[in-house]
Amino acid sequence: MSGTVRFLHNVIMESPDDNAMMCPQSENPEAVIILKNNILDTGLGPPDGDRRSHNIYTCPQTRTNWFAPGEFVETDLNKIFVDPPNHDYRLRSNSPALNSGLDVGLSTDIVGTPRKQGSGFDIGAYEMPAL
Ligand SMILES: [Ca+2]
Repeated sequence: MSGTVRFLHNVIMESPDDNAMMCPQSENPEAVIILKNNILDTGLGPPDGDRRSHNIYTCPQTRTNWFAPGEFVETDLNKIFVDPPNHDYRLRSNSPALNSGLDVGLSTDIVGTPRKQGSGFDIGAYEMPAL
């Protein structure tokens, strides 16, 4: 793999072995992999310069010493999403993903809601409309 691959504002859940996003840079030395503002049911590798930041990990095994800026773990999906058992990955009104993201140059969310709303960019696929 070569070139630049950007994973921005995604929600990737139900990874059977917590390896949904395993794409080691060492195995793809010519690729530039950008990973920002995602909510991931996966582990993570060591920080990679400014290519990775502002992701939320949902695996309890996540190695916190490998966090990039703005990254954290929240293993309780019900604290993040409206209804995760029924695959509703809109953000709860008190979700830690709210206003915790970075401006990565995307002007709308997955359903066309303008980004940003409120005091900052939301992590994940949905931007919660400001009241
Ligand atoms: Ca927001």
